[in-house]
Amino acid sequence: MRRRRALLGALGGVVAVAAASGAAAGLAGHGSGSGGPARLAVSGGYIPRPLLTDEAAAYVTVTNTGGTDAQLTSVTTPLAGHVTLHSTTGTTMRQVTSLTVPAGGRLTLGTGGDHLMLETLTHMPSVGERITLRLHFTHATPATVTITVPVRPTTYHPRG
Ligand SMILES: [Cu+2]
Repeated sequence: MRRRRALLGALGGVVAVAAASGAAAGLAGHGSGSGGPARLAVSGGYIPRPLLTDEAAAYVTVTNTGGTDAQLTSVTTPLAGHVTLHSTTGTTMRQVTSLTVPAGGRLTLGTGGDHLMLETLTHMPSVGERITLRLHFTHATPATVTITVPVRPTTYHPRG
């Protein structure tokens, strides 16, 4: 009996936390959250030169100095017919509809982790070429960020 009561108490706590965070997200979505809207900056982007012209990975880091989580929902680029968002867990990657940029944190895309997949390339990019990426976010200011990123050698890994 005592054990059951303890379990119910724990569950009650979980429900309360979920309800509280849901309310906070709702308020923030209307611009009145205590932490303010998501404020985004994109840096450190690059595209390893692909081996074939059907697809290439692209990596960026998105920093959120605001008080609300933002979601990266789509990306467009002159280099590709379309771009998909991929999330990696262990050695398994899957396509997702959005990637979260946490409030006060960052979304770091990188080799072996989450990434952008540029599909149906319009041409084979050369090392040193600069490629424009247009990233679209929800719950964020700005809602669209346009950056140009360099094409790096196929085996490139950033330091740090
Ligand atoms: Cu992938």
